[in-house]
Amino acid sequence: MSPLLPTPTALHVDAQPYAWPWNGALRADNTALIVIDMQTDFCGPGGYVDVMGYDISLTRAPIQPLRQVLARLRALGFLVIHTREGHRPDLSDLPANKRWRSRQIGRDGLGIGDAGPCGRILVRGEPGWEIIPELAPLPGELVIDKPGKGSFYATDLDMVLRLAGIENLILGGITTDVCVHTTMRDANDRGFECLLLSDGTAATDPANHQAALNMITMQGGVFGAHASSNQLLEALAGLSSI
Ligand code: C5J
Repeated sequence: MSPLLPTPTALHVDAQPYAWPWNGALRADNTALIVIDMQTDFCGPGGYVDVMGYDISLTRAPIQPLRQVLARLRALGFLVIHTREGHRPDLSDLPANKRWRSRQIGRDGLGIGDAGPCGRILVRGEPGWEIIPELAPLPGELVIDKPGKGSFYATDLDMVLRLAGIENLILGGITTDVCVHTTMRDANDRGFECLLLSDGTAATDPANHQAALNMITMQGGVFGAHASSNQLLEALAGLSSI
């Protein structure tokens, strides 16, 4: 670097178990936010999680923290990506065992692909599959449709991130122990430096949420790190808006 240019200052989030990202290179041009599966089926009345009999107040808890993080990251020009779990209407991408297991719990034996209060459960184009209005993508923001729990499997997410020069991922959404963790683990194996938002994610069981956070902190941060939305916002205060 030319001696006339200022040295970029390292920027860290006060995360667990280490100050994230590892190299202090937190910038709008190398970091993306991925908001995972904030769909009516996972956090809305009459959606899949509700039909299964879980408490949707748990999966709705990340909405407000995510709204704040989204507003700040959008203003700073960070890449924002949303994901949706869902299947083709003909269910040709729905494994039979996934469908069978989804029918073992909840109201009237309803499972993925069946008609529930918000349309066919986790089927693309149905009302329950839509991202909730509070966290609706802005025009132009990328939306990744995925048939599985992980956001990389059978999608072009990896290609999109690499072409955009992304090195760091901030992960929010639901559920911590299923789609968010699967995505984080896969992203980590692909070399992305991951931060999970502890209050920007939630599980259908609070103990599973806590366990998912604990798992991240093992082995010096085996999958990356976690921090609250406020800890992220405090670090971002060091960046100026575009
Ligand atoms: C689940 C998800 N839990 N988005 N999906 O089936 O975590």
